[in-house]
Amino acid sequence: MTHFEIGDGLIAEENGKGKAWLDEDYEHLGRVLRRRGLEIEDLVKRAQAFRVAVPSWGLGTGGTRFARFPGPGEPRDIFEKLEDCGTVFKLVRSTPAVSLHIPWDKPESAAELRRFADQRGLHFDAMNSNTFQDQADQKQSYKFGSLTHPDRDVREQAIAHNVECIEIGRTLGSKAHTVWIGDGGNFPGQMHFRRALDRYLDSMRAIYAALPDDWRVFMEHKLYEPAFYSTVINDWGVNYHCARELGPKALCLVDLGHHAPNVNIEMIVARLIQFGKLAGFHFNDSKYGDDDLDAGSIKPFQLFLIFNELVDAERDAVKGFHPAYMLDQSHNVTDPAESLMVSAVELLRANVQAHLVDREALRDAQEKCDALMALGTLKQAFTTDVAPILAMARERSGGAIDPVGTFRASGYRARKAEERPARAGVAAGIV
Ligand code: LRH
Ligand code: MN
Repeated sequence: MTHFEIGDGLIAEENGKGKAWLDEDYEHLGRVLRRRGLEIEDLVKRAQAFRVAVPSWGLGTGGTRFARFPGPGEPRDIFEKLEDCGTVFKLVRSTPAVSLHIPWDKPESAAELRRFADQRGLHFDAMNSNTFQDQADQKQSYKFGSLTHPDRDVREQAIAHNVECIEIGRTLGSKAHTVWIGDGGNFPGQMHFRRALDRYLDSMRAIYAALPDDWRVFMEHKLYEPAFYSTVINDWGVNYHCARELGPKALCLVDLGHHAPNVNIEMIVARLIQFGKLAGFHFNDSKYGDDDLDAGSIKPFQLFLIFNELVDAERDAVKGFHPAYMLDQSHNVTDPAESLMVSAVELLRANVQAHLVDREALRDAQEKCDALMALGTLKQAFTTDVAPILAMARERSGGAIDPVGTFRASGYRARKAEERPARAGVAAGIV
């Protein structure tokens, strides 16, 4: 059976419909930015170089504990997920890397999977372990924890799983391993806070020791869920402490949905940058809890302020600053491929806007305690419509001026519905 793919011809045809207007808008924005001493061509080049990894678990429809409503043409295995990743990359041009989750994406042959990805211009970003679910053939249950479980056999099993993820990642060409554990308690007294943290560090030392020299381990903190009273790695403070304890390859990953409401995440980012312990991000957005909504869909100004800290650090050439950018979302009511394309565009929008900030004027206002001018300097950048730069970067990189419009015009999902009759019990998205 042939597998339908969106051809360059269709992309060119669709781009032809919007190119004249894009050139007009681009010309105008170029003049506006030149008045601010900015060269639009430099910004397009920077935009063409921007990269963000997509989560393999984001290619299928996600759900909640109440329900999951899968759509037509869902990917049924890791190869079909990579097909869709290839399509997203073809249209937005900024997502050549895929982050895998083991065992959800455990390949029979890692070499075959690497070839399949390579044929689509894809490579593998950070691996992700899973000690928050029990697998059918598992000896020890993670019901009461994994790396911090009181029972050494459970901890050993969890450590071995993480080491296996690293081994699979080596064959796939990945260079980082992400550890998020849901370990915690639902009731006061259920867990001894200090002993649990000691166990976490012991287990992480064993995982750290299994890292190849050129790898990094990303530790992800989360305020709550699945535990609802205490979570062992609940905030950036304990995460930072552990990263320091473990060594230079251990860094702190910031998932935007893993903080209490109204926490100043951009300041946490600035702290982790200053301490040389920022691993990178799981970008998404949220209104209440860990909602895993599309990046920039709820709090676009917060996303801009986070990129403002990142661009500021980049400009200051802060030592050891190599943040990994990944999306981590659950697409419950949208086409997953469309949400990933739009989210990748929103990250790039925030990044380009952050490069518009007049940093001399900002520093001057900050040093003069001119709060209004400082905020105004940021707002000028945030309120600049950089869409022509984003579209021109895609178009010049062989992508689509209108990714979602081109995706829909191609009939891709309907074609995949024909190619991918649903298989019972197969869920590609997070539930
Ligand atoms: C936990 C998390 C983690 C992943 C999982 C899919 O909430 O953000 O990064 O392992 O989602
Ligand atoms: Mn995450």
